[in-house]
Amino acid sequence: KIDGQWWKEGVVYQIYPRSFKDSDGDGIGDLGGIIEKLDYLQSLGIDIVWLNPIYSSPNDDNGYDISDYRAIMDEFGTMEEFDTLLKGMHERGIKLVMDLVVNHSSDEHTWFQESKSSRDNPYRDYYHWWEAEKGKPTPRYSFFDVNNDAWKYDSTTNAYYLHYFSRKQPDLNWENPKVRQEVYDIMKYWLDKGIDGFRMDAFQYVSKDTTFPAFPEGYEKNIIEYYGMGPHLHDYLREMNREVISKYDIMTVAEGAGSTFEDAISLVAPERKELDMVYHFEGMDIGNDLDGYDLLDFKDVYTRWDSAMEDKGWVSIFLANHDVPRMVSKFGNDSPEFRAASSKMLTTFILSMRGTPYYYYGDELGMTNIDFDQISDYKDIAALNGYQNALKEGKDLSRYMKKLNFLSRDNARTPMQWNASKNAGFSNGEPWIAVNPNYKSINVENQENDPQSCLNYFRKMVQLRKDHPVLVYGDYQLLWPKNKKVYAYTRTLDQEKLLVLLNFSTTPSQLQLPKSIVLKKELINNLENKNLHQSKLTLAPYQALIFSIQ
Ligand code: TEU
Repeated sequence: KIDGQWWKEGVVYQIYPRSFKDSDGDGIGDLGGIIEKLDYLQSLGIDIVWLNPIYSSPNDDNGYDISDYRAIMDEFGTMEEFDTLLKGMHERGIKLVMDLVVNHSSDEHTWFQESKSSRDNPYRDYYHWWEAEKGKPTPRYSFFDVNNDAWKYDSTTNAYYLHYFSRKQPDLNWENPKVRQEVYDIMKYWLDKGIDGFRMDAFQYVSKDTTFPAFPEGYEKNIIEYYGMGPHLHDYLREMNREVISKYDIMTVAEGAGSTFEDAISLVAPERKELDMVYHFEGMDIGNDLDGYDLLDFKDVYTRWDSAMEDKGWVSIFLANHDVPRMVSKFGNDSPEFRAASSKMLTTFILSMRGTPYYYYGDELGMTNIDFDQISDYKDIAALNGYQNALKEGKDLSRYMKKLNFLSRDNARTPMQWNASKNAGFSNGEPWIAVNPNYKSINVENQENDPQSCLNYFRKMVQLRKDHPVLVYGDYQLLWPKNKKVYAYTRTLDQEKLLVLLNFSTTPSQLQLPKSIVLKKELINNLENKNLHQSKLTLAPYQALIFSIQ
């Protein structure tokens, strides 16, 4: 089972460059800032950095609207700095994975400028156009548009263009072979620089039925079913694999995984030669209600995915990214009493499951959601347009604001908390988004000096995964499936067997171990001085333990 693939064994650390470290005082994180923190990255023990988009962009969606795929965003720095960064990472044994955002470009990309200029422009078919004389286009849902209308009328040529995301993110027409060649060239450009892979943004949506058939009423509630896994997706992936991916030693991650296990497997089954691993959203669909979530649902998702993928494909394991709330606020408990313990408990989970762990910047400190209450506090287009929409439709605004407070993507985009000085040591200027006021106590500097900190626990847990290949490759077996407070499982590889115990609750939980489990050694414990007894164990609130067992 051990196949030595680096992208299975590595720990991924995700950096949202806008918010990591500002080196030039303009309030926006940049490449120079990441370069300053290279030694910090190395000190974490992580193996791979996934960097959100750094390409030229008018920033309608913070870099997910790209106007030049071969240039660096002005605010982020220069290509020379990029080269320095990549070299600095490689020197420290860290690989770099970049975002590939090619379901859409920016409307400010020259391709689109050309495309919209006339109906017979050579770039016309780089995008999806619907000529107005055919009447209104078949409805399509936009994730970000104020009206959720994915067709935007453009008078220049009396036609509508398609945009699944914002109107400044027109969808590229993958059915056009020229578009695909452009993408392959872009990929080669970065791979030849030496980067180590791509996270393929919204990739499941690229192939479209260009007859644009009508979808049934309410289809947008199951959007992935209708938008995902389009008619030629696999053809394009195989072509891409043949022309680009197979020529490099890289990792490729599909963001989104269709709507069934069969879809997911079809994207990453090794013999199909398409992509390496899926990044499915099912874990993120839990806990979006304001009144918490049921641990049984949580266990169920991860257990079903593990058994579905078992020998057939590889998954990403994560509890946060730049599109969702902070993990400790959503899945743990961010009250002062339990924040650190629950954050370490979740860290234990991410790093002890089968699949490649993706860890989001700041989570190593137990950074929390920020408590925004005014719509003017928000920066994210999804929040701002959603608010306009709620206003227009006469929705309950106070409920909308509550949901935003909890779920907004901006929660996870606040500046990294480096120290207790002004702006958390993120920037000398005015940060582009508010710093979480809790930075005075929650920051890297404080935690460096505390052996019990979340930060040092993360390092320990990363090391534990390195020392025990069973945590990467071992079989996963759920224990006590009906226990509503404790998530427990074993990992087994040949002779080595580990037991993972995670108390997801605010109260102590007693466990009666079956006779077949004999504890050998405690490998990690997120709380100090808790007495443990063989066979009858009491887990303290949010306690996490890993034992080697017989
Ligand atoms: O997000 C894509 C994404 O989240 C959708 O594919 C998802 O299916 C949809 O929102 C339903 O939940 C990526 C980036 O992560 C995000 O930051 C960008 O805004 C987006 O693509 C557009 O590029």
